[in-house]
Amino acid sequence: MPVDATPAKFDFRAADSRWQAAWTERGTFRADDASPKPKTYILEMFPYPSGRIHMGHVRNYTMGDVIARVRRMQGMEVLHPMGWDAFGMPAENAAMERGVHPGDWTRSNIKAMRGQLQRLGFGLDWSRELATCEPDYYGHEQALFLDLLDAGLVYRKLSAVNWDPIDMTVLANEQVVDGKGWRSGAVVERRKLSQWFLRITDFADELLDGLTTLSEWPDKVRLMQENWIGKSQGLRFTFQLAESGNVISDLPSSFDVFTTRPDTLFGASFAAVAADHPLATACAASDPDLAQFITELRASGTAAAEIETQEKRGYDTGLSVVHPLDPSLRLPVFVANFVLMDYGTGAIFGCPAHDQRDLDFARKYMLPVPRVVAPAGEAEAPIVDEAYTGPGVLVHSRFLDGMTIDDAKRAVITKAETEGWGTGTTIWRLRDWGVSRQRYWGTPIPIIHCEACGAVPVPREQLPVVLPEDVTFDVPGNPLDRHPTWKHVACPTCAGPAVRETDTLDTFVNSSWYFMRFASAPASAPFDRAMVDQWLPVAQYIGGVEHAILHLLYARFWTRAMHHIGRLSASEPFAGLFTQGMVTHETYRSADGRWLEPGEVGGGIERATGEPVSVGRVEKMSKSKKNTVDPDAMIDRYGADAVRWFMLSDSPPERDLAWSEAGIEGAWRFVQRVWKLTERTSTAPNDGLLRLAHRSVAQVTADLDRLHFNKAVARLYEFANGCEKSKAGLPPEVIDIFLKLLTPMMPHLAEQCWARLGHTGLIADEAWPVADPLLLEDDAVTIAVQVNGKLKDTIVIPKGSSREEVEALVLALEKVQRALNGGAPRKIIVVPDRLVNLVA
Ligand code: ANZ
Ligand code: ZN
Repeated sequence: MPVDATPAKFDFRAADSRWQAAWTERGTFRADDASPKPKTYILEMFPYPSGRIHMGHVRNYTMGDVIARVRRMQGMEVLHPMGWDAFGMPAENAAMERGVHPGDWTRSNIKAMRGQLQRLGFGLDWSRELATCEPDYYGHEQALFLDLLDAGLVYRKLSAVNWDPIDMTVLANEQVVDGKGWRSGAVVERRKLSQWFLRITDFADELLDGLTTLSEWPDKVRLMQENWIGKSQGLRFTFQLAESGNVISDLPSSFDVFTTRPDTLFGASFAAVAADHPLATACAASDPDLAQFITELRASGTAAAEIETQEKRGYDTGLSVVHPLDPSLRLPVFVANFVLMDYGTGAIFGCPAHDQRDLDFARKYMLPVPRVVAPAGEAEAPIVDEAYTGPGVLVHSRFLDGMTIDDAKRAVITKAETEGWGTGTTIWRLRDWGVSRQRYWGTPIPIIHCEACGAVPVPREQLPVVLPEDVTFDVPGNPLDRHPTWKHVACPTCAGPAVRETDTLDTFVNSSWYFMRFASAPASAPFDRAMVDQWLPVAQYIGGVEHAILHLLYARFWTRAMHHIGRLSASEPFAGLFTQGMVTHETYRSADGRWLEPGEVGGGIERATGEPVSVGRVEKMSKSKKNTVDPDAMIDRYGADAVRWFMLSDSPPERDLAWSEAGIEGAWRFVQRVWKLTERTSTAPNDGLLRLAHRSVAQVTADLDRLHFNKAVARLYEFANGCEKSKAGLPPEVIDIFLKLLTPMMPHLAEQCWARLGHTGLIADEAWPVADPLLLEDDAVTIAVQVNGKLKDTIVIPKGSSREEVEALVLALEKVQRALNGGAPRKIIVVPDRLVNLVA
C-alpha cells in the first residue's frame, strides 16, 4: 500500500478508514487462545446501549486501548473485547414512551454505537462481541443460575421491598432517593413479595479478606467495598420485659438487641424496635394508635441513607425492659423509625450521649442523656447537641469506670457470656442479593411454579427460556405477567398446569460474568474452564467510580461462586482496577434561562438570537444541561486521533477532564506537527536526538505502566519539540521510536507516517522500543560531598535520587567515613541533585 509522500496535511478522513480496514482485514486485534505468548486481558466496563457514545465512553475506551496496544507491542497476547450491557429499564421506557419494541430499540442502538466505536480505531477483538439481551448470552446465564441453585446459593423468600408505584417495580435501596423512586419520582412504598436471592453473605468474609489481595485497586474503592460489607464486632443480648400492668396477648417476654458499643450500656436511656419487629406487631394488635403509627412509617422512605436524614420519630409502647447490668433499672420501649428491621436484630438500646441518632431521639422525647465515655478530665462535661463518639475512658459506669472503650467492651461481653444473657458476635452490613425484577427486558428466571411441586427449575435441555417478542407496553407493570400464553406451561415434574416465573434477573447479574464469556464462548456451555483460566483474572479493568460498589462486588461474588462450584480457578475477577474521572464541559444559558448547547454559542453570544449568553459552571456532560459534545461531530472535524489524544492529555486520568475547543484544537495541531516531522528524515547521526529518544522510551513506558497517560502525552510533546528544534533532519531510529511511542495513542497517524517512511508492515505489529541504558546517562548528576563545608568527594548518581538514597551512598564513602572518624554526623544537609554537606 504505497502512501503519497507529498501531501502537506495529514488527511485523517482517508487514513482513519484505511487503517481501520487494514486492522480488520488482518485480524490484528483478534486474541488467539492458542498463542504461546504470555496472555493478558485488558477490559473496559462494557457500555449500556443507550443510543450514542458519549465522551465519557471515549475517554474510558481510549485508556483501555492504549494499554492493550502497548501490551501487544510488548509481545503479549492481548484479549481486549467489547460488548453490550443490553438489558434494563431505559429500553422499556423507550417502549412506553415511543412505542418501539425494547429489542428493536436496543439492537439499533448497538448498531449505531458499534459504528461510533469503530470510527475511533479501538484495537478490539470484535469477533467476541456479545450482547446480554440475546438468548445465546442470557440462556447460559440461566444455566449458571441453576448451577448456583443446585449449589444452595439461591433461595426464595418473602421480603419487604421498596415498591415504586409508578414504574411498578421493586427498587434497590440505592434507587430510593429522599423516599422517592430515582426515576419516577414517586413516593416509594413497602411491600412484601416473594423474591429470589443469591447468598452473597455466605462469601462476606472472603469478599472482605480478598480486598487485601487487590493491591492494584484504588484504596478508595477497597475502602468503599469494605464499608459496604460492613463487618462489625458487637454484643447481641436479651432484654427481659419488665412486668407491666396491662396484659397484651401474644406478647413475647423478651427481645434481643445488637450493639457495637456494649461499653456504653450504663448510658442507655431507652430501648427501641423497628416498625416491623414482632414486638411492635404484637403491641399494635391492641393499640390502634400504634398500628396507625406503623402504617405511616411503612409509607415513608426506607433506604438506609435516607433514614439517617429523616426526622427521628418514635412511639412509646408503655412497656419497659430490665437493664441487664442492674435489675433495678428500667428502660422504656419505643417503636422508632430509625431502627431497621433487617439489620442486627431489628432492635436496639439507645445511648443518647454517644450516638447521634439516639441523641436526636432523646431530645425529642425528653429522655435522659447520661455520659459514660469522656476524655481525661471531662467526665462532667455535658452533652449538648452533639453525641460524643471519640476516644476516652468509661465514667459513671460502676465496674467499668476508668477502662478504655475496648477494655470495657470486652468486660461487658465477658460478663454477658458468663451470666448467660448475651454473646459476642460479628455482624455484617452486607445483605443477600435480591435479584428478582418485575420487568420484561431482562433474563427470565428459569423457574416454573407448580401448585403441587412448588418452584421447579426449568430442565436444562429446555434452556434458554426465551423472552416472548409479542409484548405490549401500553399499561404499566410487567408485560410477561399479562402475556396471554407465555407463562402457561406444563410442570416439568408432574406435568400438571403450571406457570413460569415472570420476574427477570437484575441486570447486575448480566454484568457479573460477561468477562468470562468474552474469554470463552462455546455454544453449549456458558464458558470453558480451561479457556477462561488462560485469561482470567482481567489484568486491567477500567471504568467509572460509580460502579465502585455494586457492580464490582457482584462480579467478585459471582467469580467466587463460580470458583466455589468448580467452574474456574480465579477467585478474583479483576487484578487491576482503574477508575477514570469524568469528562466535563462548561454550561451555557440563554438570556431567558434556557440551557444552550455548545454549538448554539459563539463568542459569548447565542447564535440564533444574538443575545449574550451566561457561562455556567463546568459540569459533567449531561443531556439535561445540554453541555455534551458529540464524539461523532468531533471525529468528523478533527479525526479519531486528535479526539483520542485530547482524551489522554491535560488531566491525570483519575481526575475530571474539561472538554475545551482549545484542547481539541491543540491536539489537532499536534497531529499536523507529527505529520511534518516525518518529512524531515536524514541519515546523519544525531547523538542528542538519540538520547532524547531513549529517554522518552524509558519515561513513556513507565508512565503508561502507571496509567499516567497525561504524563506520557507531555513526554511526547517534549520529544516532538526536541525533534523540531534540531536543525538537521531526524535519523531513522529517532523517528521510528517516536512513531512507535505514539502508536497506542494515535494509531492512525502512526500507521500513515510509518507507511510514508516506506515500511510495508503495520506499526501496530512492531515491537515496543526498549531504552538503551547507555543512552540514558544524561540522567546522571554529579554531587559534591562536603564534610563541615569542605569538599571531600564527588559522586555520580541518578538525577532526582531521594534524600534517603543520597544519604546512604554518601555515608558509605570511604573519604567521608575518614573525615567523620567513623562516627555519625550530627546533621546531613542535602541539596537535591547538587550537594550534600555532613555536619560532624
Ligand atoms: C448502642 C450504641 C451506643 C450504639 C452507642 C452505637 C453507639 P454499625 O456500627 O453500623 O454496625 N443499631 C443496631 N441495630 C440497628 C438497627 N436494626 N437499626 C438501626 N440501628 C441499629 O451500627 C451498629 C449500631 O447501630 C448499634 O450499636 C446500634 O446502636 C445501632 F454509643 O448500640 B448501638
Ligand atoms: Zn408439578
